[in-house]
Amino acid sequence: MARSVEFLTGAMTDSRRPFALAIGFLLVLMLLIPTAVFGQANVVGQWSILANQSPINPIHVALLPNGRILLASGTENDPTHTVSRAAVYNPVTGTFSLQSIDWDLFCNAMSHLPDGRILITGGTLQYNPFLGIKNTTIFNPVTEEFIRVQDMAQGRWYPSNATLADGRTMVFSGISDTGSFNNTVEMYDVTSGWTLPVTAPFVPPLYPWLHLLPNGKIFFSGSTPSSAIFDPATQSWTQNVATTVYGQDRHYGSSVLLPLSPSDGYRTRIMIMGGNTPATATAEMIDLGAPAPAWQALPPMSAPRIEMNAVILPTGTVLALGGSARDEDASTASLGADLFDPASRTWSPAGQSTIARLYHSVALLLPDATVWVAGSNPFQGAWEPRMEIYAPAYLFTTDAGGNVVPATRPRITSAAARVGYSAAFSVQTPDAADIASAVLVRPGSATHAFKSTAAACRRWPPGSSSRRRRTTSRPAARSRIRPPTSPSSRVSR
Ligand SMILES: [Cu+2]
Repeated sequence: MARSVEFLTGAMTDSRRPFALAIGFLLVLMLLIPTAVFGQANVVGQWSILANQSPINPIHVALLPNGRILLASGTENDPTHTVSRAAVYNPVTGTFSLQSIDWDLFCNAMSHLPDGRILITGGTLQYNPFLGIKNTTIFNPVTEEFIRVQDMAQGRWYPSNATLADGRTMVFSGISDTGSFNNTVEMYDVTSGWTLPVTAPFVPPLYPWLHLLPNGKIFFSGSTPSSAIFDPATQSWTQNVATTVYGQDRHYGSSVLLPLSPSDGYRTRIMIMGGNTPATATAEMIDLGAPAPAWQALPPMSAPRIEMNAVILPTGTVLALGGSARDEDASTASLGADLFDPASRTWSPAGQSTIARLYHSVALLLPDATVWVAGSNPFQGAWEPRMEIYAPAYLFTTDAGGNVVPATRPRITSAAARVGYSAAFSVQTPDAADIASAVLVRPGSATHAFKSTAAACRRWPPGSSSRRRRTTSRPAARSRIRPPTSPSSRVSR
């Protein structure tokens, strides 16, 4: 008999529109998994190479609300290419649908709009030296069509997008269509278009790391040593908010907003790791809930990583993978993956890939709670078509004989098609009695070692059987904690 588990999302206090909350979030129900006794997969997870390969260079990827993956590669970092390409990958069937686009999306930024479509800013106007295009592109995951909407004021090559609490999207940085550095911020609204550009009082790196905070502001965590905060309400920056312990540019390292939880009042912590060449293995965290927030050193990863990826898993841990000690040098590839537990502030081994993942490699958490890993493009025109799946340790258990076996997955028989802020919603599952916790995970969008809509998870406290209503401890600013996004329902099993 199917029973339901109910959840209550936070109150929406500051949005201009009543966005439906994240149906596109991946709802991941975690089973109580027995403690591992033997074996490796149930301790470090399992890496496997997929039989099928990517038909295009997967430089810019986004998980779609329907569980498929958008690859918006443009001319694929190959100046001989005359066709700009994109593809949609279905990880369930292993099939790709390819198409070409009339403008070059290579070197864009991608993020999710509140309605589940993908907002793509910029791209390439010219190679070597590179210039950026002004184009704003929207991809509809239902029709799989790209449309061009209002241009930005200037071109952007290597910008970053960040979803704002009110559903708008901010874009920052990039090389313009004239070759100048575009250090303006513009904000996009699906109904009214772009705001006028506002120049920042500093020159950011390309592909800056931007994270939405629960107070509605945007934290800029690098890759430069000096952190800053942008207030969309006043369109102003506060500079020199903190300085990293590492003190050098962490270019092509990574940055994540750690999972926000109602149990600690959505305490906001940002973690940065890796980057630079020769690369660093160091990692740092800043706790914005501290009286005087400052970057603090964490234990290092097992290997230095430039061109790495960092993926937040539904358990709240951070998977750090790929990269190398020297940039674009496969002989120094860091093949072992690491798993960081923010609760204990420790790293543990997460298995070993056999494929060097360097420049332009990507990784995304999928709805089935595995991690898809693809790409690597250290030189123009040469790239890695093999794709991998990393199955984390939580997908395995041991049988009565002590053998490592796949764990039984919780089944979702139905779930709400739309969820609003401060509204209870139910997920039907025959496994409710065995479910320890649930998380909503925002779909990721990855490029150049960073996820511009980094997956912020929100965990409900453990314990549950049927008809249990989960309540949040504080009723504040929910769209900032979980920025609006929508899409069709897609939940994991
Ligand atoms: Cu690039």
